[in-house]
Amino acid sequence: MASTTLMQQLAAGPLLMGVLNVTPDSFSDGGKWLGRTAAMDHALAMVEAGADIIDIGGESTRPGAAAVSEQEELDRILPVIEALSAATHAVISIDSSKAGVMTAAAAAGAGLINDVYGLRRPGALEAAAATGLPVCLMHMQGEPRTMQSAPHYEDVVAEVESFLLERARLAQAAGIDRSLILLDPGFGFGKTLAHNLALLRGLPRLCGHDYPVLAGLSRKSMLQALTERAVDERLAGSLALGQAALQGGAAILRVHDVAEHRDMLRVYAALNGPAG
Ligand code: PT1
Repeated sequence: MASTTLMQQLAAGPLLMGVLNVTPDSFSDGGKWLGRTAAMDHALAMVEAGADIIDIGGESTRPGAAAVSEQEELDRILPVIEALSAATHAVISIDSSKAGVMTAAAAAGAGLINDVYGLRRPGALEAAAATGLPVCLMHMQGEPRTMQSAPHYEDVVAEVESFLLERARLAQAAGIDRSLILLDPGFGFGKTLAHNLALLRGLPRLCGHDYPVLAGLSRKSMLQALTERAVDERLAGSLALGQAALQGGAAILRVHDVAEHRDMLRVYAALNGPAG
């Protein structure tokens, strides 16, 4: 079973999740992998480069992105999930917050549900539970279209932590086994640079609850603020943030540049213990 595999793989050391956007408007590669063949080629290249998980998204959640209909999302992702699950043993993750998409993606071969809304949208808790798959619960303040307008926290680490623990509690109440739950602070989702840095520094605290933690930092605009680099020039910054996340206890890094992060993980593992 894919879920057993993923959770067992996690026990062996940090994993890499490669990003596959099947969208016309994603922030770093919008429109590039829209066709099924292009999407498959890119996914298989990421597996070859060392991705353990491929995260397929049919709706951009970058700051300012507009929502898409369920049918549009299904049309984009289902052919890719079907083709990919026949072509690789890598875990296929579905990046969606819609109940209907979760259900259909699981039937098509997905092995992980990655929800930036933390299963808050209608029917999502029940739909995710019914799949029996592992779930990644992410924190977001607001919604993608407006989340960067004026994010505010009294204590960002404490608030993100208590939100995620409450979502994990509700997920278990809905029938999702504790061992199938991952948490994610949601870097860049309703957060200023200061909030993102506080969360990265506070990662050990978030990792202290015996849930694997996923970190998505790759190419995000916090690197615009820190390095003034355009989105396709943020590899060095992404590697530095990724290594900081590993040091803070992250179990999965969600990245665009898989080969480079695999090298970083190998170096990190040689210095810090097994796997990589
Ligand atoms: C993430 C994530 C995700 N990020 C999980 N799923 C995105 N679990 C999509 C910017 O500041 O971190 N964790 N799915 C992409 N979203 C963003 C957010 C892209 C912010 C860019 C920015 O530039």
